Amino acid sequence: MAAEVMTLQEAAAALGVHYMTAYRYVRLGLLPAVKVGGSWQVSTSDLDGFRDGAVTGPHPGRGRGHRVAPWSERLEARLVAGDARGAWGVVEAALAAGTDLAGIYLDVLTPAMRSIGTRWEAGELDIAVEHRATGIAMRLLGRLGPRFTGPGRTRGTVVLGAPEGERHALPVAMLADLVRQEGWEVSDLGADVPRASFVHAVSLVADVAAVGVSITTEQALEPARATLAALARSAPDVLLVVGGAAVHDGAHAAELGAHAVARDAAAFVRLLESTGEPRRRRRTRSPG
Ligand code: B12
Repeated sequence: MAAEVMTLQEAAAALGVHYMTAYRYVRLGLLPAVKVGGSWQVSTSDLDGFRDGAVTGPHPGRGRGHRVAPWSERLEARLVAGDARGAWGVVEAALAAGTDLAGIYLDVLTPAMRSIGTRWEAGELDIAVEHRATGIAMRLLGRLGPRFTGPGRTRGTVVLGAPEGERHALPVAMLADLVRQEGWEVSDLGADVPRASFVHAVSLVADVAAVGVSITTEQALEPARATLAALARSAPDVLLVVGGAAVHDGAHAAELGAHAVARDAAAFVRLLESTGEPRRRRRTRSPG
């Protein structure tokens, strides 16, 4: 049975994007299309595949049945190649295909970064390639971040950061946008925050609902413990939450001096909601 086809104009309309945007997807190899008598044609199955992020079907120059990688693999390839424009093209295409903002972070960028880390560990990728990929990832966040706006009035402020020695800033930045999307104001201190500065930054926030400490590496566990102890002394009424790859479970969180652990932004937001409105700060003690 012959596949149903449509013009690229029709495909663009179906995706809700401008013709030139759809044309760019074709040029980037993201949307399979064939040129028939001077105009591009797209099969409905390829359009559906594009929406799903994985296409099986005819692809120019590659024969039938070629499987185009899902969004995360396509993004990973662009990140590894150091191709910032192409990486943004993949993000734009995934958005146009129906992936939401949180999906871009959690289902597209996160697996791409994890795979890059695994490939670096296996000696397949040089550390410079990983650094370059991370730089591009940070710029993608810079473009996407402002789109993560929450509904209505802010529900309070969450302070996020990673302790001294912990250089993994990308998890904190992603978490910040995901929490902001749920209607919380976020003060993102980033990575490698000296203990006294962490405490001081929290003391400046009048409507602090919680502090999230992100720990990715084992070596940051002790600095995290010291930071949490200082926060508990200076802001005893504030909820302290830990998360990140180096935190095992609730018992580990408690042992580090936190009130709770949250695995991801969704769990963190549930925790914030269950503790109610942020308590207005009555007083703060000096950093220690
Ligand atoms: C990019 C990267 C770096 C960059 C970071 C730059 C930056 N600006 O962030 C640089 C080059 C600095 C780096 C350095 C190192 N890295 Co590195 N890095 C990575 C890599 C490839 C990606 C990290 C990332 O962004 N992941 C994606 C994020 C979004 O996922 P995530 O961590 O799960 O975060 C989510 C959740 O955990 C949660 N979350 C996180 N924190 C919190 C906190 C709270 C409160 C809550 C609620 C939730 C929450 O929300 C996040 C968003 O969804 C990882 C690979 C990997 N598997 O992640 C290795 C990885 C983390 N690095 C690793 C290592 C070994 C190192 C180095 C020790 C290497 C070295 N020999 O120098 C150093 C350590 C530096 C230091 N002192 O911190 C290992 C860690 C292994 C381990 N178990 O300890 C990994 C896993 C790579 C690997 N496969 O071996 N790294």
